[in-house]
Amino acid sequence: MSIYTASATAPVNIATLKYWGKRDVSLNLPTNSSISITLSQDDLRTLTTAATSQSFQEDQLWLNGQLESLASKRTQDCLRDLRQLRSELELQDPSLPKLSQWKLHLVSENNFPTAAGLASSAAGFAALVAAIAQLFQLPQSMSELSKIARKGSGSACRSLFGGYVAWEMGHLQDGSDSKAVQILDQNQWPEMKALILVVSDIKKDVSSTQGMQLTVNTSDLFNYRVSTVVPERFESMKQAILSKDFNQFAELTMKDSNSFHATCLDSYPPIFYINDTSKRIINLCHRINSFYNTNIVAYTFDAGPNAVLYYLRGNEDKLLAILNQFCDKIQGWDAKFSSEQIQNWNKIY
Ligand code: 2P0
Repeated sequence: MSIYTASATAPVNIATLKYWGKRDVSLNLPTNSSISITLSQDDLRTLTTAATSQSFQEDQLWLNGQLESLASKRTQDCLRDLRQLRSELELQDPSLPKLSQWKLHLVSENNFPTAAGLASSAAGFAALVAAIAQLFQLPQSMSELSKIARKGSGSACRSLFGGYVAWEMGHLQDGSDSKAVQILDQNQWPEMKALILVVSDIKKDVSSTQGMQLTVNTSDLFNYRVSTVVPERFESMKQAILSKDFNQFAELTMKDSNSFHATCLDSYPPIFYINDTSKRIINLCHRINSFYNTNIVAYTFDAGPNAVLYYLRGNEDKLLAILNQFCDKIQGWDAKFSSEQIQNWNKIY
């Protein structure tokens, strides 16, 4: 019996304007639009191969070599939507094999350690949706497919695009206008680089899903953030990216990271994602920018203490030279400090 296969990769994306809060938990509809940069395929990515055959007995997923459950509602929602689109194609063209009715085998592999504390769900769901869409030969655009990836994990919708990506929150109740769009291809502003400082690889104790709903339900500051701060910042950040204005992009990115962590602190009970080492990194970035009299580096922190620094290639040498004073080993563009090195820095700084 025939086996049909297709493979796709999706890289991790790091938000520069943060998604934090759902207006619909079941559909992963956000309370604000967000913006991110997708890292390069060579760096942090998930590779997924999807196979289907009439002989397969059940849907199965192997993640990094381990058999994993596909039972979660999020995964089931993605599989159901993709099969629905395929069955529409099969109705239009009865000569097509009935892949929508067959079971799927999925093999996924991350090229980065899950312990690095980086959200892997975004790349994971994006690669899963992209691989199955290819297997089913779906004609839908990436923005259309991003609505399916969004149901797996909100931030996953942004990983279907490379480069600079916006997730437009949409306003419809069914989520049909809540999708990702590309702002700028990575080749149009290729000088941007990211450096990940691994402060801690310990799993966070408040998951993003739990944390964001605690913030929605208890933080007063959150209402101001989503009603006033983010809508304006979303437009300004898009403009900064389109005009490749790093100084402005960096200011908005740092302010938005701080605003997001302020709403975490304003939640009740408060959520602490950044730690003292993260705060030292924040201070150091401001000192560097102040020394150069313009922003040459931007920090951003997700739901954990690890820093992602954005900077332009032309400033790499001077930035790394400064960082090197504190940490003795840096590798390549996706350079990661080990937690031990950052802890050493903790003592020096
Ligand atoms: C973001 N984060 O924009 C924000 C910033 C974390 C901090 O998206 O519940 O794993 O699966 O929709 O996408 C992490 O949340 O949450 C996240 P779900 P997700 O990248």
